Amino acid sequence: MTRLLVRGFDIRKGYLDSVAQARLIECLRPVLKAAPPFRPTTASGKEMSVRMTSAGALGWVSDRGGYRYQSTHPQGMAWPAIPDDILDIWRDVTGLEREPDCCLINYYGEGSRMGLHQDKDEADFSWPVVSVSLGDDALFRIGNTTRGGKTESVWLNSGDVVIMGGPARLTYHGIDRIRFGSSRLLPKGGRLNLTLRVAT
Ligand code: MD3
Ligand code: FE
Repeated sequence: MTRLLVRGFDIRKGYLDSVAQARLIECLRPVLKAAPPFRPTTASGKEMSVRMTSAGALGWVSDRGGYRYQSTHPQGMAWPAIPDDILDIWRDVTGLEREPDCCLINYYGEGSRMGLHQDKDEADFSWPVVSVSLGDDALFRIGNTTRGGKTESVWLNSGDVVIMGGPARLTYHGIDRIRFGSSRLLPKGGRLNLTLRVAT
């Protein structure tokens, strides 16, 4: 496993081997069945190209009423629990006693992208965010803690884990594009990204 440090982001290339990746997909299957991914709408009414859902006490939603963490899926049901195999990754890479209360699950199909943004809907930015990439390769862009300026890009591959903590927690970041069909992990192709967060 190699480690890359880019602007305070700790990138663990190949953290999960192919067996561990396949196990994660298996434990995500019932989660995605209980909480089907949906396309959030921004406050301006545009649909995002990424499909999202969550596990844990809280999930992230966005609709005409704005974006927020809430305890239910847009269809009304509680979010499923965060599978233990996913919590184990958080425990291993952060060493924290505190557990995340949200696992946001992003699905990128062909042509999906995510514009540069900051994650600042959480109550306390001193907790890190941990990201797990599964499936197709993604071009991850890392900016600065304020809008604008030079950016750096890194390819994230299936099995990579990224830890964002300290000052990097408020860095602008986004996904420019995925290489659709570059991985065989997901039967229908695409990319799943899990982000573990302490939202409250
Ligand atoms: C840096 N997701 O869900 S993961 C997001 O690949 C998000 O789906 C991207 O940005 C994805 O908000 C990038 C890497 C990531 C996630 C959360 C962060 C980087 C972050 C929070 C703060 C700083
Ligand atoms: Fe983000």
